[in-house]
Amino acid sequence: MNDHAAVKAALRAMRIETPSWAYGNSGTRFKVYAQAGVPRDAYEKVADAATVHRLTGAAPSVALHIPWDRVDDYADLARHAAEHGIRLGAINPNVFQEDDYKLGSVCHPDPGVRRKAIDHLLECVDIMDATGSKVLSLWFADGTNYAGQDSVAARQDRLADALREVYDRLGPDQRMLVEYKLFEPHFYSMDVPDWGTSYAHCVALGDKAQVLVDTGHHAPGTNIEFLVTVLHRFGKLGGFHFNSRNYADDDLMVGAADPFQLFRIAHELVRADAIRPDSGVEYMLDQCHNLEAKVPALIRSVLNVQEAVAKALLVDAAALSAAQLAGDVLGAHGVLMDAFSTDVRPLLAELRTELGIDPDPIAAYHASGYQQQIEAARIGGRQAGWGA
Ligand code: PSV
Ligand code: MN
Ligand code: MN
Repeated sequence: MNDHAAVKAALRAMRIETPSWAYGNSGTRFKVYAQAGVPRDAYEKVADAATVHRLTGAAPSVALHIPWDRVDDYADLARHAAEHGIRLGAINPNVFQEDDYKLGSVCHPDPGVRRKAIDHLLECVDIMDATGSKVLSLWFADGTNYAGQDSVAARQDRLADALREVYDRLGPDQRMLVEYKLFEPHFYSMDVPDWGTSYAHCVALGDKAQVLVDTGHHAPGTNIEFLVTVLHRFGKLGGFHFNSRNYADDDLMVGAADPFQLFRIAHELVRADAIRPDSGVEYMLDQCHNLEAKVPALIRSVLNVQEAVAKALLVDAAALSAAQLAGDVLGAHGVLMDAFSTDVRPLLAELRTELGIDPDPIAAYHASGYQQQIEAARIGGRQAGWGA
């Protein structure tokens, strides 16, 4: 797509969801660093997410993690979000932070613990009903640390049974996305370690179950754009948790460690016409900002995604296809690299001016006084959880 108007129209429509937990304090397993001005509750996280949207024009929803964002009245929280110009997005249940879940949640050998975990997942569907959220975003910390610790096969059966019960509770316009993770917290086996396992469960469940790709959850060197393409081809790409990883699941800002990988993923998504808001592919961030201020880090992350997608939209598809069909290896690669090497910042600045927002959202944030305001107003902000 070389027509700049069409590129801008595609970017104007694209939506990126920010995670509530990225606004709270976070750290590593060694230390959580407290920052001034972090939100004290879900309402303040929503206010911060709305600020990111106001300055970028591209982040109109915020994902919640329950119970980190537990409130008395979810419909009221949804109203609060609407008043701030955003909405509540994916609901992320948390079945990994209680002693009961030491040996797993929905895969735990004890049926009582499994019941407790499934009940929490069902409660999260109730919350979706109250908030109008369409996506249940599932991640299970289940797994084992030692060979023989539990039956891998039995755990898969328990997982399938739990997913089925929750799937059957979903409303007609609600979906479940099943996230996988190669490692951590368990180091011998994870019960959903890879996209193949997630895919197989989602196929067995039906159309309302799809795979969630967290870019930080793979082995080093994994060709993520390949698996994204395959999942989309089979209708099972439900969405992303974008972040950067350097060594493990360190969840740094998306596009920070490897902007070229993000571009390669974006290229496959553009090629598949999957960046439209109605494409069925959800674009979400899953990050923590341990050292840097959170709101500007999330703004920067949104900009990084937009830049990668803008470059992907600039790929000359006709020239690429011609070179590919001619077997012109270097020519085809060159077409891709030309787009990647394009400075898209002026185009994005132009788009923001057309949207009536500041062409430089980070500078606008620093000029807005928001950081000083939240630092003065919010004393005793919360820990987000265990990081992201
Ligand atoms: C787990 O590493 C994960 O990526 C899951 O998406 C969790 O919900 C999130 O991080 C927050 O801990
Ligand atoms: Mn994730
Ligand atoms: Mn993660």
